[in-house]
Amino acid sequence: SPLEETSIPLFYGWFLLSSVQDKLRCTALDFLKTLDTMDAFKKHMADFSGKAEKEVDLEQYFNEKSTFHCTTKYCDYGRADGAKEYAQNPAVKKSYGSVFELSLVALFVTPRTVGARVVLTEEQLLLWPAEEEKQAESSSLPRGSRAHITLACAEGIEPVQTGLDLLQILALPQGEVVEEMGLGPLRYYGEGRWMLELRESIGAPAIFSSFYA
Ligand code: ACK
Repeated sequence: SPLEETSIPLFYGWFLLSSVQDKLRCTALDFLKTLDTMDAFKKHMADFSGKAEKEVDLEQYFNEKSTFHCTTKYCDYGRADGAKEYAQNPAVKKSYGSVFELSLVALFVTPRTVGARVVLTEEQLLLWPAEEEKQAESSSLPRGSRAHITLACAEGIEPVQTGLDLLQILALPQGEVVEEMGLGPLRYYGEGRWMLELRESIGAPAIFSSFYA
């Protein structure tokens, strides 16, 4: 029935509490501003601008996303594969509305997206979908590798891209450290892909819930 169909959300995930959301927004903005001024970044500017000489203002280049969250299962109101099974999973029902602490271990930037990498605990992995969407290149990565928070996207880029960008980076050999930043080492992975490993992970309280647009 139509009523049953609408009871499955667009997606499930952990939604950051507003206090940590503001903090993360500032951290991400500082990161972009610093990256923009670094010689190492300028050297690879063409990855973003398409032209070697052209400067890029990263703050202008990216559009910030609202309601920071870490998607567990994209359900598309029940149309996505495994959506109904996920919604009926006892672990999902039991945890719905509970607060968890997410561990943010890195920030990453590509010409398409800006994100934070989340490393999930065993308990949190119980809420990770059984059938994770796999990309060929990431097939050997551990479950939950895609866990992330989309912070911003370039013009015309959908947020689903952030998780794909993260999997791509994780599947590559570890990039060289190009600079020790205040928050930790910054690595370059080629083709405009940068990752800042946080020396101290950010603990982010978040409510497991769902989103209906
Ligand atoms: O930034 P995200 O994780 O990427 O959060 C949004 C959210 O669902 C609402 O669009 C994510 N999303 C969209 N499509 C998919 C998909 N096919 N697989 C996994 N996550 C998706 C998007």
